Amino acid sequence: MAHTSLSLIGRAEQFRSRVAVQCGLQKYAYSDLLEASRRIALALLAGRDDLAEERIAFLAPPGYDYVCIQWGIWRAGGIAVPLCEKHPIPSMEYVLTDTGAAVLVCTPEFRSFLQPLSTHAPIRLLSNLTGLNGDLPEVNPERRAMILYTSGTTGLPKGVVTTHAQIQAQITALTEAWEWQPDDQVLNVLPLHHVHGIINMLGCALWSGACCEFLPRFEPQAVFDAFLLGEINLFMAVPTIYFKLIAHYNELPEKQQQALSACLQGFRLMVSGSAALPVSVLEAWREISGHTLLERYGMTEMGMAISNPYRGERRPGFIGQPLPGVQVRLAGENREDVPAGTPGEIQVKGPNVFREYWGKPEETRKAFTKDGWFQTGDIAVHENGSYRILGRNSVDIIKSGGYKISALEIEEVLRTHPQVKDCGVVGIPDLEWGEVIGACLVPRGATLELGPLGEWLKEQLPSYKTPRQYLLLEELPRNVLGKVTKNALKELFTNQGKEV
Ligand code: MLC
Ligand code: AMP
Repeated sequence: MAHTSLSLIGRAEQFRSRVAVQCGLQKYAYSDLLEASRRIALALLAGRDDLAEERIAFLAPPGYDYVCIQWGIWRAGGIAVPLCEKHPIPSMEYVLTDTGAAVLVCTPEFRSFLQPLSTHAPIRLLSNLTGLNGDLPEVNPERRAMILYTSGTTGLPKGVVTTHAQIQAQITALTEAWEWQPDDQVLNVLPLHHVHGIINMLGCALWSGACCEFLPRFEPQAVFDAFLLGEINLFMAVPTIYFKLIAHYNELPEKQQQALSACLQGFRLMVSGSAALPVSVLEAWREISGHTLLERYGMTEMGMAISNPYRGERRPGFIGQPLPGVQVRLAGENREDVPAGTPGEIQVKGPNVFREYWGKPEETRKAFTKDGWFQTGDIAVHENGSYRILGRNSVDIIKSGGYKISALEIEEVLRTHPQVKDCGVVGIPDLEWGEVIGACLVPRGATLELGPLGEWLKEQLPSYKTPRQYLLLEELPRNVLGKVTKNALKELFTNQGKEV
């Protein structure tokens, strides 16, 4: 048995014969995961002692291979940089360049798609990462473990760096608060380049000796079919997914509805997060499942910070109380603590908070107050012992389908299109998606065709970052200082936006 200083992997030794990962009917034990990740680690090391925080980018479908690669990178002392299969080549190229990734590991189905990136980092097929013997390094938990990309108020996404110790703190806050058990089985339908899928489900399951079951992608009937097999007892998703599950449920024949509702009653816990859960969705899901969804609040930079209780009252429209080990304050405009009932910015301190933005010391410095509080940019109020989110301090951050999206990033891409003279991008409130992206365009010259523009955008940006509504104007509304007034744009969309 190889010694490891990484608790997540060390703990797996005690669960060797248990199922760690399930994909369809295929089950993989913790022992499989330990052996495969060891082989991958040795192959990545290729005779070296330690990857010493080399960045290893990887692309694999959500499932067993993904987990083996993640653990393999960690056990070799590297930093895991997961890519997203829905991202077009320019988005992946940005991540490879920004992290200076040494290698890109992928499963065979992505090999030819990724070929254009081989000039940035050598591509290695997972199936070839095998066959060596040797020792694995001791990895200090204070070392960097992962970089996840998140959009901010400045143009391009930033790489959020977390250490092994920070990941562990993010996981243990949740396993304690939500009482994870070895016999839990969670269904994970979320992408594995964000904390919701990586920490809250995969990380918590593997820490607990439980099983993380994957579907290749979210599809409502496939989720219900998996539930009906009777083994899953935990589910976590973004509000858009609950919205879609409710819509699908309502289309089913009554007999199937009854069978599903009976099955859902048996679940231990159902969680919603990553965006505000509309009370109407909470109520409709309660009708169907008998569960009051547990809403919690988090961020790539800190994992989860605030949660409604596992036991005790879950207040609709509220996000709850700080998780174990996490300190939370609400700060006013002059950085003072605000009294209960007064809105303030959520600021967070604790072992869960990230280490830095990769290669961006100035941005990292600006993200924290002088006395070390992480400034989330989310505005909340504390009422009767519970926090309630009111909004964000920037109109340029959009949350759509649980994804955080920068309006400025989309604007920068749009401005490179020859037929776009100027543009303003905003989030338009929407019950299903939270917000949908609206782009207001000032065309250059002759008529601007929205269809081809949308197709062109999808080659530059992930589909979830592309606008769903457009508005053509002769000029953008601006204030006396010449700044585009985004709130005025939002209002224009309410009546006039064109869907594409
Ligand atoms: C997709 N579509 C959208 C859209 N995304 N329409 C409007 N707004 C959007 N954002 C449309 C597509 O164009 C397509 O339309 C149809 O929906 C299906 O596209 P898809 O790509 O197949 O979508 P789907 O798989 O259904 O995606 C929905 C989803 C996905 C909810 C599963 O958005 C998702 O996985 N979201 C979760 C993101 C996440 O993990 N966030 C956590 C970040 S961490 P057509 O017409 O072509 O059919 C974080 C911290 C924390 O936030 O607190 O957790
Ligand atoms: P991300 O940067 O993708 O990790 O998204 C983090 C952001 O999601 C937070 O800053 C919040 O704006 C938002 N968020 C997460 N959970 C909730 C919630 N329960 N209610 C409202 N917003 C949330």
